[in-house]
Amino acid sequence: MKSHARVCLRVFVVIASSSVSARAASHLWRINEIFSNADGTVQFIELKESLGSTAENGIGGKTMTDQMNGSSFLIPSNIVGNTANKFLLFATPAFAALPNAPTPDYIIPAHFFAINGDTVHWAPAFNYDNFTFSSGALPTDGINSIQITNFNTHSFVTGSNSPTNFAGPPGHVDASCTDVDGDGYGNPGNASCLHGAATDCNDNNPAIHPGATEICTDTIDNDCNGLTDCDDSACANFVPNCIPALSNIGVAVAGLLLIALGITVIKRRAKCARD
Ligand SMILES: [Ca+2]
Ligand SMILES: [Ca+2]
Ligand SMILES: [Ca+2]
Repeated sequence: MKSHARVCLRVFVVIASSSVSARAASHLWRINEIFSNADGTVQFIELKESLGSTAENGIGGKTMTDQMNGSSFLIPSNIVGNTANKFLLFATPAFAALPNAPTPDYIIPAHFFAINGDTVHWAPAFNYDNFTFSSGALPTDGINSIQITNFNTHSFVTGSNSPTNFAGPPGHVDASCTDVDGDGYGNPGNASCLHGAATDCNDNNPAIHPGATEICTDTIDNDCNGLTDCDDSACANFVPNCIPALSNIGVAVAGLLLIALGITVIKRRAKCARD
């Protein structure tokens, strides 16, 4: 009986430890896809469970980091559910705000990694995976991404992005709009910008864009129509700064009067000469 109890205890310990081990596992996730737009505000890193394991849930406390920018994101807790061949999506707030973007599993800061070459580490404390790309390797057209084709050799291709979160299915984003100041108008504008094709003539000032109110005294073309202050019809009635325009009319009228007067004088002189 005593011996039977010991056997039972041993079996329990083995089962319990293997269960803990299974719950804690997270070493089969691999960096699968990396994406950035041109200014680094829209970025995502996608992990994939690489060997069909159903229990790679132990990601809590692990970090995603990069080398060049010194970024680090700590996963707060383990993930629940069957992990076999699933994905985990780490993405920036601007990514999450894009139309049709799949909901990121984790929000990472903008400019998380450098676009001109960097190394991204998954769980660096455990050396689970890291992926290095050199300058020029990462597409920044807002459409294409780096997609790892071999987790051992880290060989990759570039192609149309397909961010996938834990729930799936794959999504796709168009981040080709360059809108540095975040006012929704791109430079150049295009269909992926919040306000479409209208181009922002100053993409470093969110107060300046097509449709903005033309301020008549700041020597700036606020509404991007190519006309500044009093030259813009929006300021035609602005008093007093655009009054010079009215003075010009007065000058023109005075000029015409002088010409008329001159003609009259000439005519009189001519008449006097004839007389
Ligand atoms: Ca803009
Ligand atoms: Ca102005
Ligand atoms: Ca203007």
